[in-house]
Amino acid sequence: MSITEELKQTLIELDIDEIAGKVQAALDSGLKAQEVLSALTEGMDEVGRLYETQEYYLTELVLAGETMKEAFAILQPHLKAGDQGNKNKVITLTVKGDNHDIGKNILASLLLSAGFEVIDLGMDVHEDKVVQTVKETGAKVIAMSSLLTMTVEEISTVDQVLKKEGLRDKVKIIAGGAPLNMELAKKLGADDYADDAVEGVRHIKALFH
Ligand code: B12
Repeated sequence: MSITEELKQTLIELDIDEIAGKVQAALDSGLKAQEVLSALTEGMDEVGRLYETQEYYLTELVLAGETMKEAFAILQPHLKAGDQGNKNKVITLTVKGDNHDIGKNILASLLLSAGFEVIDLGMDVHEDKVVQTVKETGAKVIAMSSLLTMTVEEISTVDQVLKKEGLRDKVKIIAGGAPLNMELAKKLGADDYADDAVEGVRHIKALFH
């Protein structure tokens, strides 16, 4: 098996204990960071496909996100600016009052592997922090997660504050999380919604076009 095929398989098999060593070995053997990233991204695409066909479930998706994170920790210092293809910036966060970040983290790692620059603000994030980050980074997409019915209104709060600051037409909002659907997300001021992180990456790519 070639090194790139082995990397891809390690990710598909969710072998979190092996991945860092395999990435390091691939780099040591002279493979370019971009080639390693492509192999990992192909693995992640396959994981996404297995999830869509229900051969993999959320547990596997979570583990894939964690495995990718391990790989990325080794790979990131080797990636030069521009290496990641597109450097489109996306802000990821979980809304104020909500401490669920597993889904948001999966989305963030899928975005990273798809070549986006991810500015992750973490969870329980105040709307002012979102606005400040839009100003500082010029990010074009905000990806917001809300898992609690109680906190979905926060999406609307962010939308309102961005409007007040005259920034709303400079940035697109995509929301996700179990209590939401496209209709509710739009009612709360988001431009888009996606059911899961795999779909989310697809939608975010489209938002940049
Ligand atoms: C793990 C968990 C916790 C953990 C969170 C740990 C962490 N670091 O995230 C802990 C223990 C902290 C927790 C706490 C609480 N929880 Co909780 N929790 C869960 C649980 C079991 C799993 C959530 C999860 O991680 N799923 C796995 C991830 C991968 O899925 P996901 O988050 O849905 O994300 C996917 C999609 O939604 C989408 N997605 C998510 N975000 C985004 C964003 C964008 C932009 C896009 C495009 C897509 C996207 O992509 C992801 C992957 O494909 C759920 C039940 C459930 N089955 O969902 C309850 C659940 C969410 N919790 C619930 C509750 C009530 C609470 C508490 C209030 C409990 C309490 N009384 O204290 C607290 C709230 C704390 C707080 N302030 O946030 C309720 C919410 C009910 C509601 N509708 O409001 C749920 C639904 C359980 C239930 N059935 O009652 N919880």
